[in-house]
Amino acid sequence: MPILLTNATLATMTQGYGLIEGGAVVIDGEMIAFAGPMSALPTAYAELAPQDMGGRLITPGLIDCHTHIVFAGDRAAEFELRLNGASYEQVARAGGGILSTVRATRAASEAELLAQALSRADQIIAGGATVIEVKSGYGLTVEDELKMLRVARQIGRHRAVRVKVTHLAAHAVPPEYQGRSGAYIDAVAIPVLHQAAGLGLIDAVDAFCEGIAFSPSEVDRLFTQARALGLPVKLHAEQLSDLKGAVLAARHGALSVDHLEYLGADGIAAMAAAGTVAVILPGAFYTLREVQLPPIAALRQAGVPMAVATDCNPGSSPMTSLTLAMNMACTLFRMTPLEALLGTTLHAARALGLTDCGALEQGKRADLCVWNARHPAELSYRIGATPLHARMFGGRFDA
Ligand code: DI6
Ligand code: FE
Repeated sequence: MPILLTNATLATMTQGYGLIEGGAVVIDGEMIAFAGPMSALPTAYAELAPQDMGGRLITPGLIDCHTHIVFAGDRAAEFELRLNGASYEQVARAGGGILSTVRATRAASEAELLAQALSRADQIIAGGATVIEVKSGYGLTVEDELKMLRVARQIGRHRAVRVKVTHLAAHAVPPEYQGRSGAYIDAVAIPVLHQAAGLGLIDAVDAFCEGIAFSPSEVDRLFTQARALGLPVKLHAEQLSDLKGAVLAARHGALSVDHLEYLGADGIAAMAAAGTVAVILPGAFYTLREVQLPPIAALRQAGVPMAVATDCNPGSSPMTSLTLAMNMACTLFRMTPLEALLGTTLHAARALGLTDCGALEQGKRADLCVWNARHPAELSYRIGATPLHARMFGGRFDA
């Protein structure tokens, strides 16, 4: 039997907010059969027993299009060391930094990694997410990257959430390849790509293009192989400096380029021409106490679609709340609440190459959130709140 939700304000996200007061939604199986004003409800559904939403706001299910939730351990001790005055070098000598996460992730069993990833996924889901993207990148050996990718794939089998898995073996240069990042691409990143693609473990390929990670020409080699396998690409670029990663990614028809604090006019033009989404990650900006703002006004003016994500990771963004990311995007970056919500719905779907979600529309998946809110601006306005009343995934409300 189809489900009929009534007495709701709908933010359909089809044209701007696409607000509909006195709205109704009909869910048939896993799909939305109708979303519109109650007065336009097709007569075929008029006999259904209505579930009264009490005037609450309904939005599409939120989409976290950039996370690193598969990792072992945490970096809380390092956080405390630094706030007690330790320098970066002292932290590194005490075993801190990204390589401490690599060591812990290599040492962890698949079951341990899955348990930790599920607890982070649960927090993101509790904030209203129905799709989560998950990257590898803390294994940095062929076996440990494949282990991370298998764990990422399993998340969606254990929880009511859709997971898109991204190969990010080119995330950091491990100690055994220090000063030989090109050799790492050939010996680890590319072999993982071929094996993971053959096993159906990955949906996209990402890399960290930065002075402390991989050069544009190394990323270019990896992306050329990814595209030959029919996999879309996305890139961590222009986070700490402008290496023209966005231009490179756009040349490969990237789904998204992410971070972008140091993005220049050439990168913006290339992304606009390629239809590439700009994924804005205020959690990393905040944690690193960055001062260079991403060029939001120029992206807006160029018509580049913007998404917003948690970037959940143990180092630069230990954050599991999408509504907090939206709040930060507004307050730190002057994105509007409409842009922030588009950034976690329609534009986040696009950053993942998904066309069947991100809006309340007939024919889309019935992934939606019912909020203790009257207007969608409230989702960005509150700081660190989780105003979720109910979440529906594939036509079923959570128990
Ligand atoms: N940029 C980041 O901010 C994270 N990865 C990346 O490419 C940092 C990851 C970490 O510190 O664990
Ligand atoms: Fe990231």
